[in-house]
Amino acid sequence: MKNRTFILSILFIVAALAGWYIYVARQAAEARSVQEVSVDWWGSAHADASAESFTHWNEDEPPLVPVNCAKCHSGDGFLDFLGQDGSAGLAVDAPAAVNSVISCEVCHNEKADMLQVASFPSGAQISMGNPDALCGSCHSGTGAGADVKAAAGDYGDDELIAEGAFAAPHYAFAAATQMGAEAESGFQYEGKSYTGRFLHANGVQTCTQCHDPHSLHIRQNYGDDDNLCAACHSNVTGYSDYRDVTVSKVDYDGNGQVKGIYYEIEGMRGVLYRAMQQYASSRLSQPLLWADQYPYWFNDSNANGKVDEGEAVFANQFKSITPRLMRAAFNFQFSAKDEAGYLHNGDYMLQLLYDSIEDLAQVVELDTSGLVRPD
Ligand code: HEC
Ligand code: HEC
Ligand code: HEC
Ligand code: HEC
Ligand code: HEC
Ligand SMILES: [Ca+2]
Ligand SMILES: [Ca+2]
Ligand SMILES: [Ca+2]
Repeated sequence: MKNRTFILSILFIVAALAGWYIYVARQAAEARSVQEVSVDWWGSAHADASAESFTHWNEDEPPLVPVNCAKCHSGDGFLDFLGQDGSAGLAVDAPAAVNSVISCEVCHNEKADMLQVASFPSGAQISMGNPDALCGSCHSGTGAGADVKAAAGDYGDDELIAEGAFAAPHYAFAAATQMGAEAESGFQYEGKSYTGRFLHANGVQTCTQCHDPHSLHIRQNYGDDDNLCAACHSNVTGYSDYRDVTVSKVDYDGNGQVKGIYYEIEGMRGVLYRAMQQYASSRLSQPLLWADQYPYWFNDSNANGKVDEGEAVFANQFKSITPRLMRAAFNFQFSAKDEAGYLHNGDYMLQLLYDSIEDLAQVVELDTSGLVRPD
């Protein structure tokens, strides 16, 4: 009897040790070394010292990133924003160095570890938690629907705004998309309700659950499953399938086909584009074009609906701006400049586009009967 207890105890200890050993070995394999992490980071956009994002101000005299751009376009600027450089926290106090990338210490420091809240251009302060609040602080965009309201002032919906310029959300504002109505970054029409934060599903809710914070690539694993998306979307085997995912299976853009949400958003944006062109030609007598280069909206000089040589140039930018057109242009740009909007918050994108189309349909002849607004 005593002997048996002894043997059982030994077996128990051996089993416990084996379990502990396996646990430790697994932890070691999962935690990535500084060296591995550094290799990942070096290949990322955050480390790309030659990118426009970090060199745009190099020819200025003196070559410095201005205060209102430095939080996101200079690693040093972000340290100033955090207050990690000894200055006041949550404010950039001085112009910052150019060629200053998002280096290790920009995200790994005392103040960065404490950051919980990200602020958005609408003024919204959202508790995103750590480390997402870091991502959210720079991927929030710089413009919001509220800017359109301010610019439109007392002008009538279809009245030309003197010296008007289109308001725009900026670039890579994934957090603004994901937060939806909470961040109120799109132009939200009165009397309409908008979806808030896209919670997606367990394990794919935060920035860093999907994005590796160093390589910025999409993670491969979901728990023990070696395909992040296939765990739930069985037909997704790789990146090339992401855009084909639809859970709702709704033909939002009314083209007669149920496609991936990415394509439904593209289709809806296409409908909006044609509506804007029709509005510009018929109401403003100034044909309109969009091209993927700053400042994006141009005169269609030969009125053929297409971008021809010499049309998409700065000097030919579109200037006949009314409040109604400005609202539509903001939402168009919002959906075009987060290419991953379909994943970050597809419903919010579709709602904004749909409402802009509906707004234009009040004054131009449009068939909107096939379009569906997600609720
Ligand atoms: C809230 C953060 C934030 C602020 C503030 C900000 N930007 Fe950006 N900006 C970004 C991000 C993120 C990108 C990266 C887009 C990408 O993926 O290339 C970007 C991209 C750019 C680009 C490159 C566009 C391209 O086509 O490659 C320019 C130019 C730019 N910003 C100018 C400015 C200027 C000028 C200011 C200040 C008036 C400013 N930004 C303020 C976040 C910001
Ligand atoms: C954009 C922000 C960002 C930058 C830049 C960054 N990191 Fe990280 N790092 C993170 C986050 C987020 C985590 C995960 C911590 C967590 O989950 O709380 C992390 C985790 C780590 C870990 C733990 C291992 C792991 O994979 O979890 C190491 C080591 C590390 N970082 C080193 C570095 C080094 C070295 C650099 C520069 C070459 C760097 N980091 C740059 C955000 C960043
Ligand atoms: C200090 C500002 C800052 C912080 C913090 C930051 N980013 Fe970025 N991020 C940028 C800028 C600027 C770029 C564009 C860099 C370039 O053009 O090379 C960028 C690029 C990216 C890209 C590539 C975009 C593209 O167009 O290919 C991804 C993805 C990204 N960031 C995700 C994240 C995530 C996830 C976090 C949080 C772990 C994070 N970022 C934190 C400023 C920041
Ligand atoms: C469900 C997974 C998922 C989550 C959560 C997620 N992303 Fe993404 N993100 C992606 C994928 C996938 C892409 C590339 C999609 C494509 O190219 O079709 C992407 C693209 C991006 C880009 C480049 C495109 C752009 O918007 O300019 C940035 C920057 C970015 N994500 C930042 C973030 C930030 C910041 C967060 C947190 C607020 C976040 N992402 C949350 C999956 C995710
Ligand atoms: C844990 C399960 C799970 C994982 C992992 C997951 N998803 Fe999802 N996904 C869902 C659920 C559930 C919905 C529906 C959410 C809703 O409508 O509120 C959804 C919705 C979507 C949608 C919007 C579909 C629509 O009809 O509006 C897209 C696109 C999407 N997922 C793509 C992806 C991609 C790409 C990945 C991998 C990077 C991924 N998902 C990972 C469960 C998951
Ligand atoms: Ca400061
Ligand atoms: Ca369709
Ligand atoms: Ca033309």
